[in-house]
This record gives sequence, C-alpha cells and structure tokens, in this order.
Amino acid sequence: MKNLIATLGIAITLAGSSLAASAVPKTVTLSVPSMDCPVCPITVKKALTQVSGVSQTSGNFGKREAVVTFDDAKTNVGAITESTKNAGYPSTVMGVAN
Ligand SMILES: [Cu+2]
Repeated sequence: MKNLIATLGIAITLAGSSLAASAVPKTVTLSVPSMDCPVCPITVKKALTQVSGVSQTSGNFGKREAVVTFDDAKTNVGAITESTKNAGYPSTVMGVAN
C-alpha cells in the first residue's frame, strides 16, 4: 500500500511538472561551498524546490554544487540564490544554460 501511494505521488508530480513546462526551462549551476556534510544538499534541495518556477534540483555534496532547472518566466537566478542563502547556504552562480 505504501508503495502504491508513493507511485501515485510520483505520477502526480510528473504530470504537474509537464504541465508547468510551457516555457523553455533554464538550468543554473550553483556553487554552495558551505555544504559540508551529505545532509546539506537535502536541505538546499528542499529550499530550492520551494521557489515557484523551479522544476528540478540536484545537489552534489562532493563537488559542493547544486544544479537547478527553472522557468525564467516565473523566477530568476537572484531568487534562487536568495533561497539557498535563507536556508543557511549562500551560493554563487557558476553558469546558466538553456
Ligand atoms: Cu550538512
């Protein structure tokens, strides 16, 4: 039963993100030097996913980087770095790609 609920949750999440993908998503790579243990990327990811317009995030503790996919009609790089800073992890932009 738990698996079924999890599967449904994923299906709903996927449906939601494909509906939201009307604009061309951009991807920004952030340097997050203060991620100093494997739990940090989870906290950073949580903060990033709460930014409206962010569709996908991944954290790399080893490289101290976070990769964020977002809709630039809904949010911007400034709001994204602000969200990690507010979570206690100041970040700087390493690069933006379409
Ligand atoms: Cu940590």
